[in-house]
Amino acid sequence: MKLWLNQLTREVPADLRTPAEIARFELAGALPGKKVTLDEQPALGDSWTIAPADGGFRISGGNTGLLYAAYRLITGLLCGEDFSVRVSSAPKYSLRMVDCWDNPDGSIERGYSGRSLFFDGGRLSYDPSRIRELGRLLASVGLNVLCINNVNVRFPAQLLLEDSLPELASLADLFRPFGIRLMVSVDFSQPMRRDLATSDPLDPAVREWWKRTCARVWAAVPDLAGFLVKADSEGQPGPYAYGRTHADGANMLAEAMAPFGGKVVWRCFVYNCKQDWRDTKTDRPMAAWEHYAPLDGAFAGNVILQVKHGPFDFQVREPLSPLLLGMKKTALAMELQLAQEYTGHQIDLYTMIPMWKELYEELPPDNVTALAAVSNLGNDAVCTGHPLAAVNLFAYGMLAWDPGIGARETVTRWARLTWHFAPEQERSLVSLLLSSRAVYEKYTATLGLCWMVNPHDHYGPNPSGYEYDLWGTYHRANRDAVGIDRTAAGTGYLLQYPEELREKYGNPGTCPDLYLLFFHRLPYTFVMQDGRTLIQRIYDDHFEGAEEAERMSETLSALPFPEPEASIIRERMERQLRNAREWRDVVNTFFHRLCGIPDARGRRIYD
Ligand code: GCV
Repeated sequence: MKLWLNQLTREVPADLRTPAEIARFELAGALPGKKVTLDEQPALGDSWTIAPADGGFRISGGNTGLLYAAYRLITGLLCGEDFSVRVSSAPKYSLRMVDCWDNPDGSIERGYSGRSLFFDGGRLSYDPSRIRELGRLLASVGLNVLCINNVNVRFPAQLLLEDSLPELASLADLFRPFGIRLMVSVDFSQPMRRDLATSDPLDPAVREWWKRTCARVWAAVPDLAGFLVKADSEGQPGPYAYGRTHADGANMLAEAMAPFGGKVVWRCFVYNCKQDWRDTKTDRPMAAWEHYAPLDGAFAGNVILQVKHGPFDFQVREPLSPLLLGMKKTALAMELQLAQEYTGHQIDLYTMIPMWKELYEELPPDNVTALAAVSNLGNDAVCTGHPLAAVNLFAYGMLAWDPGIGARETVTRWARLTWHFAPEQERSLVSLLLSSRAVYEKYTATLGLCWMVNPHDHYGPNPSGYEYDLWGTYHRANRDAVGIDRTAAGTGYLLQYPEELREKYGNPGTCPDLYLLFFHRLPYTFVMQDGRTLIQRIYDDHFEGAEEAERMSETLSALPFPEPEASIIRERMERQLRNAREWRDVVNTFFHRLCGIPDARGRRIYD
């Protein structure tokens, strides 16, 4: 569980109660003999200053600011950072959230690192010392809100607001000294579970029910960050059942928790998940905008709309969600996914920060007021399953603090803290990790092709797996062409974007290659900007992706990882290689059988 904090060898004692006490403890343990004075200025909140003083350092900051600065100083010194001059820092976003999709039975939806750290057998159940380790880990990268249960609220998770409230309060007590506030996912129909015949958000009895519930919940957990809500999405209940809008639903909860300072984090993952594949008019990426853009400005001040970074669902390549650009009068959180649902299940290497940096090339940082990420944690001995998947949690914390950080700088920092390699080895690991997303993209679904995965499980190739399904996930490949025209001449999705992006993506002659089949339907003979045909590019990417995975494997095997991590890394790399070969051959064969065009370089495609 220590991951990048393996240099902090002493367990955090159970009797430390505040972030400042933990800061003192960590500094004394990690920098023995260094004089570090702490100057607490509550008004500074999360922000901090570190200045050289009397041969040591003086840290000033708010209560949590002192803790963040302590971790920054400890890790920064190990990374060779210069503290000989005064350094100050403040987070870009005040809510830096981690969303766990943990179920009360201890399973984790889309979890690839073992079982839940919080639940088992239908109730909260955890090892307090592991929770303190987790608190330390999250605080060390500035993460400050943890939603502990799945957005698909499965019974008896509802009891977190009822019978299990005292246990929720005890868990909140454990995280509080690390500056971490809990959040819970709630079931919109919860009033009907015991007391009422409706959960209509405009019904006075329902409104009263939520007010009473919030008063009880915040009395038990006074610093609860709020409720996370998945409503009218993939079978979850919501306001549409009563002909109400999502603003009606969110504002009703917002009013109930306003006296206690809570936030309603309302997810915008709403689409028709019962589409007929024959219907070519409905285009799933358009859904979020259609549901929410008309409500811009209608949400209460303590509502945040949480929007997945792309318009589909955490695919390897999607353009930025147009909602993140268009809703100017609503507080927004961008949702990322650390759990590698579509990106290799924490078996295949997939370092996300290059992808996040691409999102920020189009997203003005002030457009969102918060970041959220679906957790990649579980109770495996290495809590991110794959030891190298920890880089994503680390980098996410750094990004949520400062979206301007560099990808190489961040990955290098993580590598140095975690592995303590010689410079040459560190450089080789960092380069490999930075290239891992591009490699994965090549051998899976290149050029913006999405959804070629095995249905439901989402690991491994299956080009037609979602093609005749209900979920709105089609590439519509036939013998002549592939992709969906999402320009004004097609579904019109592109019209949801500002003019500049319409121009960037609208013309297949100038659209960046990797987005080509997201926005356009093209014949296999279409000539790309580099002179290759579309089908040749598809073949080339798949052959290259699998070859590059082989090279990654060779590079990794030359690096001196310690045990037991070395064995885990080796074993997962072998699975990744099998996966890459499978993807290469299945996708190449799929297209070759359809179009009959041979590979110009004569490589083997199975027919
Ligand atoms: C928690 C996708 C996933 C679901 C997930 C959903 C969501 O559909 O496959 O497992 O449900 O996204 O984000 O709500």
